[in-house]
Amino acid sequence: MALLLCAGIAATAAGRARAATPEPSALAFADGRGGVSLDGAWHVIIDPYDNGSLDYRSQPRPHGYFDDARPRDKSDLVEYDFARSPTLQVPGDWNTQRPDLLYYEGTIWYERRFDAALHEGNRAFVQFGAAAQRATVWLNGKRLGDHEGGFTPFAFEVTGIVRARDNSIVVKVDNTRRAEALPALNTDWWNYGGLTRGVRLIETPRTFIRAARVQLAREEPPSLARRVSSREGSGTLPGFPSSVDQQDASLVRGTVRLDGARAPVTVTIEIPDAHARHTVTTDESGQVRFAFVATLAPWSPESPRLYDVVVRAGDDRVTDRIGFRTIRTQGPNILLNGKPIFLRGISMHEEALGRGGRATTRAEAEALLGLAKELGCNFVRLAHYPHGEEMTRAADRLGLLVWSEIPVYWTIAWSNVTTLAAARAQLAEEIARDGNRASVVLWSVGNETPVSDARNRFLRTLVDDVRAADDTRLVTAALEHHAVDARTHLLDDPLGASLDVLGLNEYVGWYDGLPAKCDTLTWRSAYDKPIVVSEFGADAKAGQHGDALTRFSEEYQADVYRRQLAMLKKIPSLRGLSPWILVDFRSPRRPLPGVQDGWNRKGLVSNDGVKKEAFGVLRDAYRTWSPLAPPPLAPPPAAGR
Ligand code: GCB
Repeated sequence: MALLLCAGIAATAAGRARAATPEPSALAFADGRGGVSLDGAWHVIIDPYDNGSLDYRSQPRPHGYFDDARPRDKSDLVEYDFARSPTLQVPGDWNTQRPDLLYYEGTIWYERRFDAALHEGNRAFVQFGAAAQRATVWLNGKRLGDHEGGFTPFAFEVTGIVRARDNSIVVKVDNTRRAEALPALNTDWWNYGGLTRGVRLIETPRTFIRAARVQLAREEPPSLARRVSSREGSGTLPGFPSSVDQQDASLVRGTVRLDGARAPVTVTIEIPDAHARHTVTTDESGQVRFAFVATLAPWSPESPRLYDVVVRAGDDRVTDRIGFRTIRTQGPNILLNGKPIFLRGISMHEEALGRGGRATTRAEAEALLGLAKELGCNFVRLAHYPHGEEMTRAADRLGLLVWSEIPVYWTIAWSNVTTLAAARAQLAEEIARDGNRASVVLWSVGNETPVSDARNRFLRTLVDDVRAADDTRLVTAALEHHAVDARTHLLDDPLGASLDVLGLNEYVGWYDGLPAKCDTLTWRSAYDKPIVVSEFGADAKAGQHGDALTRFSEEYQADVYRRQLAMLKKIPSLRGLSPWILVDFRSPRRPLPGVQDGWNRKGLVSNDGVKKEAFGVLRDAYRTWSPLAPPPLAPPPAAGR
């Protein structure tokens, strides 16, 4: 009875969560669809006073830059002209494209013209990979809407608004920091503004596949066939062996959501290389859940096998490259495909190696993740906001497990309902975008947030949202700790009770004492759960040398790594590390002349690619890593995390 009651309450909370957060507007599978790339040079007007949308009384102007007007005759007064304005490249942050924009925080108007030869009867959407931090979009003078949050994709339907020739698209992008936004006023990274990811006009049939999630179910064989309920469709599995109780039989589960369907539609999900095809029918609203059994080689860092997955519905067909794996925890263990794994990781920002600024291309993502591979990692923490899709797709290909997070960072407006709504929207958009990425195993809901009732409520709502949206991954947060006495630190953040994996940030040897403090410190945890030390580190300027007690020298940083690693190995429930950080990154909080010069120097690699001594220390440790043997495994509970 008690159990039933709990389940009921959980379902209600999750139900509330779903009801309150609108479905993400971005279309899945955007890249594989027809349409027009709007990447390239856009005209820009820099507008620190919001003159393009407000008049001299700060009231909205009926005619602003969004009209993209040109004088009708020689007497007409138009005080702007996009066509004669300078350009910026999209995708790209504005800060690193022009020296005078490095510190700019405010509004920049983007404009470009384009033609669009669409097929008769099709629908059209304009989709943005990201606009930092908020955007308002107009097409041919019509306001399409707004988007808040600088790291996740969004779209607007433009069917009937877009025309064959000379469309004008105008985007007002504003990166002003705000106390109620996410992130809020204070971060230790650069506030890059602009259309930082690609923009596309996408063409779809009338009824199209808006989203499809195809993942391995959390349950594992044996007897999984019996768990496929009749409601989840009928499987046709040519070539599939009659007995499914064998090791490589896997239960694939998922959902498909159509847009534009007014009656049930037949949907086919196919994994050609696994000879699996499954047919289901949507309900009236165009949604369907499905489950079927297939023989799939599991995705893992050692063998990052990806399959083409084809989904068809009516006239629409989409393809994705998907890996299949399970991840769950049992006591202090993290189990990947049912086997205990230690996460040999590194944290990283999304900054392009060599030039700084937002990394935007596949090559830039691969360069960063390539360094992580060189370090011997099987895991990366993508701090402190959702990185671009190129990054998680590259992680899928390279076999790197991913911790993905939203910028609920340090101090934010915990009691503000708009802030909570913004966090939930960013989380929903992040999960919708990367729900098919095998690499992503951890959703993090916050970083170093100060414990209070309001904060606990806020973050628990996000944890509930994750669980309602995605039961194929784990939930974590980077937590703080406190000293019990001079030799003992304790992790007992009350949020820990709601998480699957405890992220722990600690800076013993840098902000917290000198490196030798590591030698005498013992860590305790209030929870029987896996700990991933999500940050530790020390600043070092590449090429700066001194003894191991000289701040900012490579030797000091290397010493912190050596002592930290020796200390952390003694934590019985340690199941992973992601030290801070792979590469030096820009931060306005780091002014020390001649050393920092506006860069956080905790990178193992300098921004121009020079490896520091600590890179070798961590690489050598990962080569020979042998944490304490994990406790023997009891048989897994059916639905245990
Ligand atoms: C932290 C933050 C990270 C900072 C880092 C530092 O705890 O989570 O964003 O950059 O410390 O270098 O101080």
